[in-house]
Amino acid sequence: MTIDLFPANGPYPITTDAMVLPGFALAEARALFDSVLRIDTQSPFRCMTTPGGLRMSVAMTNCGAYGWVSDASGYRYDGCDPLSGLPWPGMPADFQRLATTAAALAGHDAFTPDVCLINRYLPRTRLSLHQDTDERDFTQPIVSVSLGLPATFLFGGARRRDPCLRLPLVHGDVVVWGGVARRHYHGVAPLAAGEHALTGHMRINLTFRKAR
Ligand code: MD6
Ligand code: FE
Repeated sequence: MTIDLFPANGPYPITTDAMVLPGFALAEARALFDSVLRIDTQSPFRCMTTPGGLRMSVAMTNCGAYGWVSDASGYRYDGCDPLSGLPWPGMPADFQRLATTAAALAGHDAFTPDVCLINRYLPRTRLSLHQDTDERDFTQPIVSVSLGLPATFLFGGARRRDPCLRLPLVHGDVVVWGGVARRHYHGVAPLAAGEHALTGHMRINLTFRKAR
């Protein structure tokens, strides 16, 4: 007999202060994706350049009061989209509500994100191991929502050389992390090609942060 440590579809911890909420965004996925398409018409997805001059394979845009940007001068949060010089599209109320509710469920009360960074992955797109350190207050968690094609999320430790867990994330899954895991290294393995009923050939990831 085997004993299931966690029910097949319930929340499960990755490590201390980091948790997966399987399917938590499923009921809202279509509405979220529609909003992403609308945001893309205002502030289109673009592949940014790292400070070292490399073109990222992930295409990004943002909504909210600030957006995460990267270029030759570094990484930062900016109130305006550098492509248009205009403020980023506002964060839809259902985005905000989903992030706040998910954070509370994972034990982080009163999370009020001011940024939603939106990542678009096509087959072979990857996100190399990194820490999220451009925010001001590391007591605030990050909430991540996966839409579309499945991906393997890499979750390491406090040091780059620490071993990584490989977590499968599928359409509708939400990851919340904060506390001692807040600055742990993480990334996304190269996306496998596929076809998803809602998003077609892509994976979309929304990461909600409190930047300021
Ligand atoms: C992604 N996510 O899943 C990339 N960062 O596409 C992230 O880099 C990330 O999911 C911090 C917290 C949660 C995340
Ligand atoms: Fe990250």
